[in-house]
Formats: sequence, structure tokens, C-alpha cells
Amino acid sequence: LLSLMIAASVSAQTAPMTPDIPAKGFVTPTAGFDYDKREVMVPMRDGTKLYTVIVVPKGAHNAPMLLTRTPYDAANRAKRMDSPHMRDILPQGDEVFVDAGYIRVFQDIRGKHGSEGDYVMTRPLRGPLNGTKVDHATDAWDTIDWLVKHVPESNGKVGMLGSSYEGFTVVMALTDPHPALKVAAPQSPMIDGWMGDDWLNYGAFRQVNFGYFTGQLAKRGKGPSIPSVGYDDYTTFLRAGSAGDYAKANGIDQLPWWHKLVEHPSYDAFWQEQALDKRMASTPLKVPTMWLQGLWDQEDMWGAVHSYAAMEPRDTDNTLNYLVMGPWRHSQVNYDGANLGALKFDGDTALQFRRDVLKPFFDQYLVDGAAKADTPPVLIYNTGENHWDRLQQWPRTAAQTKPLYLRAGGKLSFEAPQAGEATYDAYVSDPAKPVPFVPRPVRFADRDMWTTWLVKDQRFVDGRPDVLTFVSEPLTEPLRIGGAPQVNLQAATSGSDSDWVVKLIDVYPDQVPSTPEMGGYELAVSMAIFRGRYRESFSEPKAIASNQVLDYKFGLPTANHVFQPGHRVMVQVQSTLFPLYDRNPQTFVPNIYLAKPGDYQKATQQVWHAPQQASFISLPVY
Ligand code: PG9
Repeated sequence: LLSLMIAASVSAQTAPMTPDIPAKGFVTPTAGFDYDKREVMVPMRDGTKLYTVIVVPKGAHNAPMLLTRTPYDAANRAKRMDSPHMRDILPQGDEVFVDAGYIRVFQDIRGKHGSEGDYVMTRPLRGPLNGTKVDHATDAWDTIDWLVKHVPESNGKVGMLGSSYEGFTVVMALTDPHPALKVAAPQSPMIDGWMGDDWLNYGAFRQVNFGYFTGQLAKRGKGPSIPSVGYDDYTTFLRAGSAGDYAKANGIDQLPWWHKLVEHPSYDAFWQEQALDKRMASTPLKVPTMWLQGLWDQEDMWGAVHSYAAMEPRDTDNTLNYLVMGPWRHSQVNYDGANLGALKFDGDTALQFRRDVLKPFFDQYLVDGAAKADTPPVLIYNTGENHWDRLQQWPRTAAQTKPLYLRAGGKLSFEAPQAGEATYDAYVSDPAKPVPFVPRPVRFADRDMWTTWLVKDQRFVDGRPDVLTFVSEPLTEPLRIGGAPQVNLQAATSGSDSDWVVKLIDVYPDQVPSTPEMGGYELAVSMAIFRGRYRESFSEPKAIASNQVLDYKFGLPTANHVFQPGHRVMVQVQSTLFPLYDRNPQTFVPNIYLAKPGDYQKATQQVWHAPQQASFISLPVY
């Protein structure tokens, strides 16, 4: 009997060789969770199914839905940490919506991560560049249509928001919005990749993107980074040669996207057809839209403000088109906004915005019976006085264009150049020794460097022989600007092509007792690089006539800044920002991506400040 009992108890035990990974899979008990997470494949009109994560607060009914369409792994976007609490699993930027009981939806766009279909880097809208029947507008439409029919806890109202690529997909949805899409907030959306968002700035290519290309395009999931051959990317890129040489050496020429870039170096139909601000200018205004962007957005400094400007003439009663610009780096709106690099703001500006402006704005259109929000048509941070400005429109109606002249002797003044002064300053731009965009060693992978580089103290190049510096006397009264400064450079090059970099800088007083490290700080309020071959036409580049003084006109990014008394205004001019931007060989070649080593030549650059050939920045002064 005893041995029978022992045998029975052994047979009830788990055999030592039982596989330890349960065949049925492991299920986390969720009874104590405050949310229900659903993973579904949502069918699109062409049969492609898109992976979608829906997070529903337990007990929700008549709840609004917040949708983000992403190439960055929807499953991961809803998994900040493993937790029974919805607030913990969703991104920091969502907290205000979670607290208010919103349903949150993330979806992988076609071709990425859990979704079926093909990925096209920035899939053009149906039309000349996309002959298929689907694009991100139809995918958003089909998704919203499915959501309102299949999420019983919802009230059938959807808002879309997202930053950068996720902002681009919001704008795509706005080009043909589903009736249930009631409100939208594209944050730093990629709108025009040639003019200033992500890929290029006025035709100069941003080499920092190479790592993004492999990460995004090498496979459906997250692709590899590029093996680093040295600690300083300045040296690595200089040794590589042209952007094309670097691409070839690193296998990037396997990616069709790279060929698309190389085949379209100029602002041709490929880029013009994709420019979403132009598209929004002709799209009927239907959905209240809050365009958002950082004032120091190192990736998408073009999109939101230009889209706002494109739509504004038709928003006559100020009810559909809104603009918000915070003192933020790219996407900082969704994180902590108390500081950026050395700059400290008046509290957590990003949280202030999300809690006090964005959330009430979304509530107004999404939450049944919600109060009308007190949303200013324009909310923009004043970076010199450190506070938010609430305005009726942008640029400021009171702003008048005032030329700030580059003058002989490195001076900067509202007085035009006088006869008898030296007529120009010169420097030699040597592509073998380009000006770094941040102090070396340059590490593209260094996130702190990348997110703050636009506010770096520009003293690290001030005084270089290939950087011209013009500076005003200390101001005796505040200089207030609100809008996009315009560069009017009268310049000559001994080469046949050239880049021009112009920075508008606020120079702090020599001593700042409360923050000593800010003493003499050179803060770039706004800067851009312009590829000279596009002087006359963005679509048809031309060789520059050597040694002729020519006009270069281009806009700098939007600023809302007060230069305080005691501060000085500075303008720096240089011809390279390396290795962020590829070098201009300074010899005209058909395609700079494919420049050969022998094409890279030193050039003598002249910046003129004569009475008849005055260089100046038109400041929007109020
Ligand atoms: N700046 C990134 C991006 C946007 C759009 C296209 C490609 C890249 C991003 O942060 O998503």
C-alpha cells in the first residue's frame, strides 16, 4: 500500500524533464490592471492588415480615442514599462489624457513592425508619385472607420496626434479626413524634406540621417546602426569623401531610398509633389488643427509653422488653425520642458502646454459635453523674456521689417554702410578643414549633443579664420523680434558653387551673476544653411559666376525673442556645418552627392558691406 501511495504522489508531480516553457504560452493575470490592452490586425481597403494596439481604461464608456500611426513599433509605444497601470505603460506625453479616461491607440504603418504591406519611407499621397489606391490618408480613414465600429467603449470621436514621423501621418490623415476625426495636433511634422525638414536644408544634405536610414530601412523591424570606424564622426566623414562615398562604403546604396535621394538632389517634382504645406493650402479646412513645433527643433524646423501659414488665410474666424511653438528641441513637447542645454525656462513648459492647452483643446472636440477651451490662436514662447505669449496670429501683426546691417570692422548696426568704409570681409573656406557644427569630437550617436546642438554656445567657432563675426554694441533697450528673419547676403566666391551659413546670435553680457556660466554666451536664436547653386531656382541649380558679388536671399527659422538691454546682437557667416551637412565641393558639379575628391577646392569667400552692396538680415521687429 505504501509503495502504491508513493507511486501515486510521484505521478502527480511534474516530471523533471517536462519542458519549462509552457506549450500554451504564458498569460499575465490582468484582473488587477486598470486597463485592457487589445492587439488587432485592422484591415485596409486593399486587404492589407495593420497591427494596432488599443488600450482601453477599465470601465470606460463614451470615451474618446486618441490615435497615433507610427513607423516606430506600436507595441513598444504602448510599453513604457510593464505595469498594471495605464499611465505607466503609455508615453509621458499621454499622461494628461490617461488621467482623463481617454482610449489610446497606436498603429504600425504599412510595412513596418507588426503590419503587413510595403514600407515606403515617406509614402507620397495618391497622385503622380503614387499610382496605387492607398496612402496614409486612406489608411488613417480606414483605421478610424474600423475603430468607431469596433471599440464599444468609445463615443465614436477620434483625435490624432504625434510628433515628427508620427506628425507626418497626422497631416496625411488631414488631407482627406474621416468624419469621426474631430481634432488633430501634428507635432514637428515632416512637411517638406528638401526645404528644411529632416533630410535637407535648402538643398544641403544632412548626413546625420545615414544611421536613421539603416535603422528604418534595412528590415521591417528595427534595422542595424552603422558600425563606427572612429570616435570622431568629423574625421570619419571627412575621410569618407562625398555623402555618396560614405553611403557606398557603408552599404547604404542597397537601400532604394538612397537612390531616390541621389536621383533628386534638387527641388524637382519628387519633392514639390510631397510638400505637404502646399497640399494643406488647397485642402478644405475641416478639422481643428494645432500645429506644434520647437523653436530649436533640430530635425523638423520647417513643417509646422509653414503649414500653419499655408492654412491661415482661409481660417478667417480663427476656429480651425492654431500654432504652438515652445522653447523645445525636436519632440520635447512630449517630455520635460524645463530646460534645453544651458537654457532654463519658467517651469516645465512642455507639461504646462500639454496640461493647460492641448488637453482642454482636445477635450473640447472629443469629450461629450466638454467646455469650450480658451485656446489662443497662437501660443509661442518668448525665449528672451522667458514666458508664453498668447497671440491672435503669426507672424505678429505689429512686426515691421527692419534691416540689421553687416558693417566694416566686424560691426552690426541698424545704420546702413557708409561710403569710405571697407567694402567687404573675406575668408577662405577649405573643404579639407570644414567648420564643425559642434565642438569635436563629434558623435552623432550622442543624444545629448544632438538634441541641444542648436543652442550650443557659438564661441567655439567665433574667431576661426573661416568664420566671419559681426557684432552690435550692447543694447540700451530691448530688441524684440517675432517672425522669420530674412537673410540678404551680398557675397562672392572664387569657386563656382558654395554654401552659406548664417546665424543670428544673442550675445549675453560678459557677466551674468545669477548664472555665471552664461557670461558672454553666444546663443543662436536662428540659423540656416543655403546651397548657393539654388540662388536663382531651387529646381534648376546653376553654377555661380566666380568672384561676382551676388545676392543670396533665404529665410531663417522662426524666432520669438527679446534681446535684452546689455546683450549684443551677433551675426556669424561661414560656409560649412560639418559633418551634419555634406560639404559643398565649391566647384560646380552636376550632383554633389557624387562629387569626386578632386572637385573639393578651397574658395575665397567675400561678404560685402558697401553702400550699394549691403548685406543685412531683415528682422521682424515689434
Ligand atoms: N525626424 C524623424 C523623421 C520624421 C519624418 C521622416 C523621417 C524621420 C522623426 O523623429 O520621426
